Amino acid sequence: MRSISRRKLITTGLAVAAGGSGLAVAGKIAQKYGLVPPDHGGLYGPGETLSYAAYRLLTKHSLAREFPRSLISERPLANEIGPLNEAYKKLQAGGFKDWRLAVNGMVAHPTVFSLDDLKRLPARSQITMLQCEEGWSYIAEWIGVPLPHVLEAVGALPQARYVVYNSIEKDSWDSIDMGDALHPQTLITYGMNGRDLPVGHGGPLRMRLPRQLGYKNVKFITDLTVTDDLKRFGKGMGSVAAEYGYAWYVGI
Ligand SMILES: Nc1nc2c(c(=O)[nH]1)N[C@H]1C(S)=C(S)[C@@H](COP(=O)(O)O)O[C@H]1N2
Ligand SMILES: [Mo]
Repeated sequence: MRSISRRKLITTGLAVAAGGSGLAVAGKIAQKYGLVPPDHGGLYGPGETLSYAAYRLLTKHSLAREFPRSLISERPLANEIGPLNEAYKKLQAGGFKDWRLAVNGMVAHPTVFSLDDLKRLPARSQITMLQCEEGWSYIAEWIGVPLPHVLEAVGALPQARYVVYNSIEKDSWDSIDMGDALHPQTLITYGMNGRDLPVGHGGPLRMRLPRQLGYKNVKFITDLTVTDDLKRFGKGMGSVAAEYGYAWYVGI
């Protein structure tokens, strides 16, 4: 996944940000700012904490690159997905009229949104790159409602630290911290390249966050849970990917 030289660069960056050097300082900074990822005990050990903390300190306010229309990929690659289940097929047969996004957890007003409800919230479109951890990428225009608007609509509580998102696809879920959840480019996406989001790309609803790798962009999302603790989800590592040894935080 990430190359050694890149990691070294990041570590150096963190040491600079910390005004010191070495793992111990970086670790202390990570603790101080609450920048310890939920999978920090995993396969990569302190490296995950280092890169998460470093990226967070260095890219806190940064925007992912947005591209001119002329660079939209002609044939965006829809990555292979497992067979769609019966629940999905039933909703698809009904033109997704009954598709719902339930938002619950640490919110003042738990809410269930239809696609039309979401389309009535302020929309944003952006031309960004989707990058798979395997190396390929494509550029597309994504249309959706910024997650911050959804969180505002439901009244996310100030103690919230993460948003967990689930797919209708079994064992497909992930989570992001509030830094990414409240980022203006994080979209609950329902459109791509001027049309409804195609099934292959996660239609009718997908999490789209251009500041992290492809696998964080979960397709077919059905619910969001706002929480201050990832330990009670799955094996407590913040995502299915992390349970398989992939990093929870994959900033790009
Ligand atoms: N539900 C679901 N979401 C998913 C996946 C998946 O298999 N199922 N694959 C992920 C991976 S590994 C990548 S790289 C991107 C691919 O997005 P694309 O099909 O638009 O290229 O979707 C991500 N979201
Ligand atoms: Mo991927």
